[in-house]
Amino acid sequence: VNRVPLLAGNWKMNLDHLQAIAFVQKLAWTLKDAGHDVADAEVAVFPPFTDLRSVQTLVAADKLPIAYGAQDLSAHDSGAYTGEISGAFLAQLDCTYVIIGHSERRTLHGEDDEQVKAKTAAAVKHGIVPVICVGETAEDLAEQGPSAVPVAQLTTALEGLDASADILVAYEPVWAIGSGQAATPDQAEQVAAALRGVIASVLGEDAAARTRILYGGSVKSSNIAGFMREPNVDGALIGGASLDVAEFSSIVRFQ
Ligand code: G2H
Repeated sequence: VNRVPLLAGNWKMNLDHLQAIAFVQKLAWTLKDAGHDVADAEVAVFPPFTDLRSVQTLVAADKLPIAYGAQDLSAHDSGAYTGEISGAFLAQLDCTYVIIGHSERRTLHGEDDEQVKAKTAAAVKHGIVPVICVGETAEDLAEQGPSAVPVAQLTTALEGLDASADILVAYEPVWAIGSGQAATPDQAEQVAAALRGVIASVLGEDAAARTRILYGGSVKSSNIAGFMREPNVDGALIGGASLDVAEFSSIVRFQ
């Protein structure tokens, strides 16, 4: 199975409306100048909700080869959920992807595995590909080793999904996020292989073979190639280093 690499920029709460437009235009020009072919590596950005309409308009108007998605969604379709955004709304913004269960949502907003499961189901229901984030803290790593927590998180998230569901998984060790201390390619590969095993046992071998697994946590242009050489790592979710067009473009052009 040919899994096209995905390089995905998680902007977090950065880049306002005007900055988002300028960023996406400049990214498109930079990749075009470099002769980038999205068949070699797909590019996606995850702006704040308030930037999504601008990005949608720009990408559609200029047919830019840049995919985009949201950083979260509600498990509900509509109703009395002040401040929440549903998958139905994101579908109207033509979002291809949505990040679910990022460690910052889990830590700062108390999201648990059951909520991640409900949000994953909501994304799939609305035709948006969930990027399911899993990862262990430094404490988990010391107590349980590298794979136990991510494996348990993913097992719950996948419960009840149809085997044909289109999903993505991001392995982001919490100790590597925004710390400058990335995992080694070996460490990422070991956990990614275990996560592929989870997909195989819950959704079957076909799903395991086609699902892309990303590594995230202090990825930059100087370390991306090492991760991409690993057989079970199919791309990266990039935070800080995705906010600079030149740096993000170098990451996309890792080969
Ligand atoms: C992990 C990652 C992006 P950074 O949160 O999801 O951020 O690359 O800044 O560690």
